[in-house]
Amino acid sequence: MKIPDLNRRGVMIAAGLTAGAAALATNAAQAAPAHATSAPHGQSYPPGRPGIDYQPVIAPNGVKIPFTVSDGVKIFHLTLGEYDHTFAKGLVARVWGFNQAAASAIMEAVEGDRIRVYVTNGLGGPTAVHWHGFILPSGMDGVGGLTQESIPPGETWVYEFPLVQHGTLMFHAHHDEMVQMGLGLTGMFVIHPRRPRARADRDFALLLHEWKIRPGAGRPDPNEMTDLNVFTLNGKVFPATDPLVVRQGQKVRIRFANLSMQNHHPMHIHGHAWRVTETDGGVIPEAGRWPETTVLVPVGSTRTVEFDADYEGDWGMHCHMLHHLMNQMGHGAQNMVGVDTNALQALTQDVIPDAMIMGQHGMDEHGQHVEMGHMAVPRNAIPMVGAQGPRGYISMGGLVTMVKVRAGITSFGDPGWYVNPPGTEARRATPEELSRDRISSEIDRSVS
Ligand SMILES: [Cu+2]
Repeated sequence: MKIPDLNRRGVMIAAGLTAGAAALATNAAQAAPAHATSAPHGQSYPPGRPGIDYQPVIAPNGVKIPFTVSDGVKIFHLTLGEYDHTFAKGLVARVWGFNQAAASAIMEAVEGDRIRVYVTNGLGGPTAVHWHGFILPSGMDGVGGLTQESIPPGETWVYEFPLVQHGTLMFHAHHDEMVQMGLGLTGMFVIHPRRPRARADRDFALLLHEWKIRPGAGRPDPNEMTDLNVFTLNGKVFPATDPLVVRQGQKVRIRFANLSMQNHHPMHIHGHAWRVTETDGGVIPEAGRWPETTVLVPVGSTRTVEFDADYEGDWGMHCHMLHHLMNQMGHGAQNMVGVDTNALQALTQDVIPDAMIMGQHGMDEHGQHVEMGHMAVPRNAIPMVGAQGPRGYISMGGLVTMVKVRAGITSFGDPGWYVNPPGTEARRATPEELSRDRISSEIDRSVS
């Protein structure tokens, strides 16, 4: 289509007028990244108040780290230590966490706040806490041996800096990284904008993580590089993951953060499409956002999505890496699809505890059998375990939750299962329908 001359001239005039401004902006940009506020290091605003200056995020299954305010500074206290964490019924392991929250601690504050974070090292070895994505003085960056001496066991150190940006960021141990992060010393840090952009009615924060916990083992193994077997949302696997409950028509924001050992997680929503609005580098300009039903959340990154919850239902939201939907499934066993494996599981159980023999027709019954005690598995193991749903067994576990959209609700506890309106649910085809539409239901089992 031909662009009218008027418009073209308008663009040229605008370009000329902005040339001088652009030169000034370039100088400013060198001083501070585009998403930083005008607050320079050292300056702070009055502490942002929850419910007034910002709407706190909802962290399903997560642990919000509380703060107090003293002399205009927000004061947090993180204690790093070991504890027994329940991933879901049937699986407990000894992990490391911030304030007994492994891969599930959530901090939040407001752009312009000054924060002071005391860190008590309750581990047996040294540590340091890194502020991932933050613009801060180098000496506060929290890399053991590089920007500070590591914090010895038993000591309490302090970090203090102003928050000069807003965004969805993270924090994690940055010393003996593989072990300390692998055992759970990861968290999310949401910095709300001082002048709120478009508010979300429901603003969720979900931290993704992954673990190697051999069936029967009492501790995760941080040495595993590729065969991770437990995948968590704020420290839980489905069905222990609390649903995200939303009123139909509400604007929803979901902040995903990934501090997994090695995997990217493509997070997928059913029944809706979202727009990717933010990374841990800052807010994506409006024109750069695009619609998706699956957002890849790379390891070491955050992705924020926003959408309107237009459609009622129980909508699955899960990682689309198919192996991340099953817990502790042994992948070393042979592919037994098409092979009669009766009795083989019981024979191998004692000698190869984490080998789960595949079924001739697939794996879908395994979770139910494990839950009902029909299938022998080591204590403290939930291989293939999913959940009873309203219409039978849900065969997904791991990195799975539900977005439950309901019309007219005013409280946001779990509303139970959605009841599909009559005539809107998949069902067995009737003989009349098959004949009407000339569908042959005979199955050809011949092998060519
Ligand atoms: Cu995944």
